[in-house]
Amino acid sequence: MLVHLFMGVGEDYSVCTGTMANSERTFIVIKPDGLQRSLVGEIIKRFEQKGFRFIAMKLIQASEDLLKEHYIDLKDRPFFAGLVKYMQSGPVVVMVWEDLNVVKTGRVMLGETNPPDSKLGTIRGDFCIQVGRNIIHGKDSVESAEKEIGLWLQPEELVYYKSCAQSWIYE
Ligand code: DAT
Ligand code: MG
Repeated sequence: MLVHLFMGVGEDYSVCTGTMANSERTFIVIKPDGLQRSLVGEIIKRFEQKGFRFIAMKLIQASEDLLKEHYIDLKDRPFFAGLVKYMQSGPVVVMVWEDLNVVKTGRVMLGETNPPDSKLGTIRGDFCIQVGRNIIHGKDSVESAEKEIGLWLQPEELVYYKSCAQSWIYE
């Protein structure tokens, strides 16, 4: 069959291969409004279609303690309490995507923090209106992404596997 020709007959795509060379990981959260507005599939679709590798996902009702730690850098901002309450107002979907430049590209795909500043075609530009309901979180540096992955996920929740599309995405 054609599909076997492309995949390589007998290759085991469940094998754990570890992190690819030159790749990095980003941490994404679909916030409670993104989930309630049924945008989970749309957001996953955008990351999948770009070609990024999906290595973890979890649906979770986050605790106040976890969210306060997650947003610790913003603890002195006037909107901090409201932000934690909003993030606790329903379940969230946390995800990890891995690939070349996924942190920077992921932020471009999200759009700006304030939705009116976000270009159409970005997630925030297309699907939301106010900063306090901006549907998605994504890290802006490799270091902070790694820190949040460690905060939200156990190492065994990250799943590595060989992608049969890799040689069609990278030259
Ligand atoms: P980002 O989520 O784009 O990384 P951030 O880290 O500066 O933005 O802030 C985290 C979240 O806090 C942001 O997604 C929405 C909320 N927030 C930021 N600025 C705000 C403001 N001026 N008023 C209300 N909420 C705000
Ligand atoms: Mg931020």
